[in-house]
Amino acid sequence: MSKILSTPLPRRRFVTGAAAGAALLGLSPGSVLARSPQRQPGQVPELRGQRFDLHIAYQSVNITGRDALATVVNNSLPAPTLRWKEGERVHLRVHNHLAADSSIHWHGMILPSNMDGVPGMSFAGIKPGSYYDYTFDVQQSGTYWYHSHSGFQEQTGVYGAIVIDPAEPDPVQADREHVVVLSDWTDQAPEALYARLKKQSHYYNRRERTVGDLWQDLREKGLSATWQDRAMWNRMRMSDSDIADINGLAYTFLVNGHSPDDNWRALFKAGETVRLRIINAAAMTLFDLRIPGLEMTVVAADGQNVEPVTVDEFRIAPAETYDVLVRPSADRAYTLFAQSIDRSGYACATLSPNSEWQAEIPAMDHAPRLHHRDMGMDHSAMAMAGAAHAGHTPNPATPSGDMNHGSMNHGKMDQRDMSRDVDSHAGHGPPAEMDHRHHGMHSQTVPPDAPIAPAGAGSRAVISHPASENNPGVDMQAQMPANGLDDPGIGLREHAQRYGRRVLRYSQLFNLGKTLDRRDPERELAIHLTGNMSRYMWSMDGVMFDDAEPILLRFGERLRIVLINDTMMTHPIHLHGLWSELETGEPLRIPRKHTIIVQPGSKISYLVSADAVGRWAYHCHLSFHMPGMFREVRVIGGAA
Ligand SMILES: [Cu+2]
Repeated sequence: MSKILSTPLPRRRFVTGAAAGAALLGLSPGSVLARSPQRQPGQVPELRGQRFDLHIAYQSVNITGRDALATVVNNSLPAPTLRWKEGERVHLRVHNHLAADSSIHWHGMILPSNMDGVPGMSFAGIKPGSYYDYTFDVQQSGTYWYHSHSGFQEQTGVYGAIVIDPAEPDPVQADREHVVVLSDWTDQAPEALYARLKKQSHYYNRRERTVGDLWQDLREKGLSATWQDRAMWNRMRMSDSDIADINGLAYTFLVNGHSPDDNWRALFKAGETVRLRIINAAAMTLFDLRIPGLEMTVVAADGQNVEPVTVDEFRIAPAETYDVLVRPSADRAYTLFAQSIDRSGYACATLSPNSEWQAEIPAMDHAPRLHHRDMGMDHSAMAMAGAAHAGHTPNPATPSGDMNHGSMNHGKMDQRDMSRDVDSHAGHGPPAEMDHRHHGMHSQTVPPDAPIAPAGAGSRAVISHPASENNPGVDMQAQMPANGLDDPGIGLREHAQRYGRRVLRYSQLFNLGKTLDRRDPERELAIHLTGNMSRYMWSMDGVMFDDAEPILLRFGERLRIVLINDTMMTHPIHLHGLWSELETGEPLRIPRKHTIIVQPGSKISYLVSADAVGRWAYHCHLSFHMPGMFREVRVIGGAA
């Protein structure tokens, strides 16, 4: 054991993260290239078989140029890639050498509740100096990952890939494959970052509006619109540049444990089909990933095969995985480029036929701004009510001395319109975000006692806000949530026009196979993702985890969960133990995911078959949202 505790990681795997810093300072990518050392970053170790010993221990690492303390598995950051085979039983003995309780959660795995690895829910956790035996049958194939579910240990290094080879021949054929684990690293203790956000939620946002912006707004929008816009943001004590709670100021973004300076390499031969298994193991960072010069064919989402869809870029939230095929025909290097959602930094790697070659590192895209759409404001309703900001309701219960409710005009709302389930209305975004393809896609008005919509296309129920939201922990409510299914997300909506890139949308995901459970949902469960941005509080339905009752599901039932995002942040929501079957429109081709992005001010729905008895965690996968935005889902009534 002491050997594991004391062996330092090879220095070459951890070099300075200055490239990310250069990006932040707006230096040209060329300066990054020039400083790139001629070293070949190593591969993450891979463990195969059915029996595994994993040792969680402290490790001194140097990722940014300074020594820092990481928590790692078997001396490796990321943790070793575990290679399993569908249909086999795996035995994992996880040893905890830390001074605090630890755990491993097998993310996306369908397994018995007591093997799921969530302390206080699945089991008691692993005490310092002890171990826990995980044993379960592998009932699925594809790309998954594992991570600690204790404290912020995941953020300091306890995460790794799981690759499961299918029992049957793989429908996805490739000549070679690479596992790509994205993550965000900080030298500071995550607890310190969290404490800072609690005190000052805008701390990491350095893109607040400036005087220069003001003049530009005045030129572009005129005095009246500019004044209204600014007044609105000020009243809400929010900023339209609040895209990521923590960003490149604090984080260095990694690929397989390597900083942009290190530039991890993966090899291919020209003409090969290469499968990339991409995992976002970041604590807080959504990435937009592309490989300039190569199109990517998405063949699996969250480990499950989907009908192939070819794109130039996709957004991947913490905990999501995508498998893509690329076919580099030229004998040249390519850069795998994953910029953070707020464009404050990036992770990158090189795909190349020659380990000495590198490709240009592209400039980052423009930084996105939040728009009305992200507050759940429906543009048509605004026009009808003749009110500037009719769709958005600051929570009346939120004490805010300077907030002027009268001027928000939400009282003038046309009630008929309020009760209508307004669809995405993607065509009504602000000019820069315009997308004309989905004009006129309104769903029908549904009376409150209407039958539940059949499986496939989503809920038609009226959105109403639970009384539990009326408390100071909730600072806004989306009255007209947009449809989050066809929305590529903030900063990506205008990509086709601006950059000529095709960006993946959830609405393009369809199961490669047939939907297994063809039943229509018997009931619907609407859950609001809520928070108070300035107090950095996160909750569901206005209730934080500590004060919440479990969500009860009846064993065997089929239900629809509708998530409504009443905040302006993007939340990746993860349900343990059960599939989240995203309703993308085809009842027989419903894709199965374990983590679903819910866009700001939007709603999205998925079906769940309660086919596993036990206590399951259900939460936002952003580490610092998780303490509050968390529920226990308890499946009761069946045989354990
Ligand atoms: Cu969240």
